[in-house]
Formats: sequence, structure tokens, C-alpha cells
Amino acid sequence: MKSKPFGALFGLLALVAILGVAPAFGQTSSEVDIQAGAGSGATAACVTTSNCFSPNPITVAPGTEVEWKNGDTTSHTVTSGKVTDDSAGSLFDSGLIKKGAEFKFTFANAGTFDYFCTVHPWMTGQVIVGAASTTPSTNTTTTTTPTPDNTTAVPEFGPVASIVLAIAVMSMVVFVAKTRGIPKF
Ligand SMILES: [Cu+2]
Repeated sequence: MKSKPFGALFGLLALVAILGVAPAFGQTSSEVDIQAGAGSGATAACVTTSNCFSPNPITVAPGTEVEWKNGDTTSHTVTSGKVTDDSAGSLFDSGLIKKGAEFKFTFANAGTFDYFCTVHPWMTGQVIVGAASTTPSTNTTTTTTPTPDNTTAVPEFGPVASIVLAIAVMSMVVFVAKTRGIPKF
């Protein structure tokens, strides 16, 4: 009698683990990571490689919500346009994104969208929405052939999720083994 709630609990745990892991498969990532050290200066390594916002540029389909995550120790902003634009920040402006925090914006329409950090103007990025048919006229980088962004579609298997899944599967085996002899129906 004691094994029944025990088994049910772990069965539930297994379900939770599977549901938690499953959405990570086949999901095209639209996450941009703000690189550590990006705010250190205009000569920061990521400025040279043009990926203080990474990946840069990021190509997404119209209607995609892009999420910027601050992996740096200092605060940054994600502000639309270019530093020199009068209309900078008119489409989106995150305000200060603190260490570890995020900012999300949904790109409804196709186009090429520049953005930068108002605190550190050397940090620039670009979101390309829709199929890139022509060379973007306002491109700040020399990149003209954006690669498919499927490279970022990596299943996010946290070590904890793997352990929970392993425990859950083992528990289910034990549960099945224990209840096999008991006629239930
Ligand atoms: Cu910044």
C-alpha cells in the first residue's frame, strides 16, 4: 500500500521532466546574448568580431519574439536605430537591462533593424526579419550573406534536467515492477 503514492509521485515527476525537456527540441532560438566584457571599451574583443550582441546579425521570421539576455556584469540597453539617428529608440528601447536580466521585443514586420546600446555606443547589432532579398542599405557590417540561424537551435539540456529525467525513468521502472503483481482492473 505504501508503494502506490510513491510510484504515483515519481510517475508525475517523470511527466514533468518530459514536458520540461520536450519543448526544447526543434525550437528555433531567437535569443541574443549580450557578451561579457562588452561594456569594457570600444576596443573590447567582441567589438572587433562584431558580436557583443550574439548572434549578430540574427535572422528571424516575422512575428518572432527576440529575447536579449544580459550575460555581462554591467547594465546595457537594446535601443532601435543607430547612435546618430534622431529616431533612435522609437521602435524599441529596453532601458537599462541589468546583469542577468532580459528584454523582449516582437518583430511583426519584415525588414532590417539596427540597434545599439546607449551606454556603450560601440555595441551594435542587427535583426533581420524575413528573407534577406537584397543587401541591406543601412548595414553597418560587411556581412551580406546571413547564414540560416538554425545553428542556434540547440536543445537546452541542463544537467539538472538530465538527472531528473534519469531518476524519473528509473522510478517508473521500479513502479511498474512493483505493481505488476497486483491486479488492478
Ligand atoms: Cu552597453
